[in-house]
Amino acid sequence: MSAPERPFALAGKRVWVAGHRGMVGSAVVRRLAREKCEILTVGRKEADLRRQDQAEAWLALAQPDAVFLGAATVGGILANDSRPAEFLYDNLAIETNVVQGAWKAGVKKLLFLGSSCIYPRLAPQPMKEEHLLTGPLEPTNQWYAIAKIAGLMMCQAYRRQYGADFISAMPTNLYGPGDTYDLRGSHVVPALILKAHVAKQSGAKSIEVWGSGSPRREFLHVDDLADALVHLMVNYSEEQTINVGTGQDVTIRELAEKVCRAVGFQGGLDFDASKPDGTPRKLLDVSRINALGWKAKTGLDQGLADAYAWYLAHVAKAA
Ligand code: GFB
Repeated sequence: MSAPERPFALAGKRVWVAGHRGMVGSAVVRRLAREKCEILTVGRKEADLRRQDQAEAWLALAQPDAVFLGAATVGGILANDSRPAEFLYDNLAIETNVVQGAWKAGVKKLLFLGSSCIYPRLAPQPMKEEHLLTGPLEPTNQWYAIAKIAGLMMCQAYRRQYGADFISAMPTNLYGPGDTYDLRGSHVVPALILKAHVAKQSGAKSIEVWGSGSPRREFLHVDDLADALVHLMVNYSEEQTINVGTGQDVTIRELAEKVCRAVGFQGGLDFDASKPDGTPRKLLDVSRINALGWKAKTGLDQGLADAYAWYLAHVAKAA
């Protein structure tokens, strides 16, 4: 393996965005359009990345110089809690095949995407990268968390043993264009946008909010994440994983109130205590990525307005 190129110039490079149809992958494709690189994508029909033979065949054919590994099986708290085998198998298989395949194909740089749920349920807040594996995980998403911890450590292992310039980033809760709008499987932001929109259309008096409303969450607009990932791909080449977030959090109740304002729904909030709250708080310490010269730009109110506009243009109209 040749010495890492620093900074890693994207111009003229072949860059594969694995998971390009997802919310994160499509945001990375949008952001890379500003770079003078060749963007490579492949659909699940041509290459099911859970199959080692198909992942390696694609990599041998595509010969990318760089890989953004955003392909994953993702979902909100209920999807994680009710589909543990899928979340563990799919995500372990995808990351194992793509990291090993990228190394075999001589990929110069790979960025693996994890999630803030890798940290212990009761980690000190804000959560630093060093808090990894210092306590028990949140039960509702421990399966996804274990898979993402394994992926992060694969990048570290391939760097140590083979000198592979493979890095990883741990984003906080994400939202924005390309999100999944499904009442049961979605994360909280799209779920509440959908509920508030339908309630507004139907004249309902209130919307249902899961849990107590008291957990705190940090929300990063996916276009900010994409910009951070390109920044790390170009400027960062160390073993340490890097948190990506805004450094600010809100309660779920405050979020629901913001979503209702963004949607223009004036009804009330009904909290359903039978649904899980999950981790009480998941605020990331973002001092490392800030020190690397990147900061989130999109405030939550502006981001929610942008997400609702995307929903109206791409989901509500289709429905
Ligand atoms: O976004 P979310 O599903 O995932 O839930 P997590 C965040 C909080 O919002 C929880 C509450 O306390 C939910 O109870 N909530 C309120 C709702 N109403 C709703 C609703 O209608 N739908 C949903 N989904 N939540 C995820 C992990 O945890 O964080 C993933 O499960 C991933 O694996 C992601 O790591 C970043 O933030 O609790």
